[in-house]
Amino acid sequence: MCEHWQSASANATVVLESFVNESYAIRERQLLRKELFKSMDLDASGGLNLKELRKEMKEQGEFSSEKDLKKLFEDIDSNQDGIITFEEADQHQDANP
Ligand SMILES: [Ca+2]
Repeated sequence: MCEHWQSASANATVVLESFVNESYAIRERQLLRKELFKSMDLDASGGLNLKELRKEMKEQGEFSSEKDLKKLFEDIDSNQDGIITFEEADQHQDANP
């Protein structure tokens, strides 16, 4: 009985550890995304406009056409208000890892 308890406890520890690691990884990823978002938000308005997205794409060496850029922007800008918020960018990245 004692052995059984120990094994269950060891399993629980493994589960807990992977849960903690996963939460940590998610938090890390959120922080990195926030940093990236802030670095893209050139006028610090809290949202990205098409100009800011275009500049970031160019800096990353992604020479997409204006048409593709607009399409990408519209894909991310889920409420179509012309501004990409962090939440919109975050959701888009979750949907397109
Ligand atoms: Ca928006």
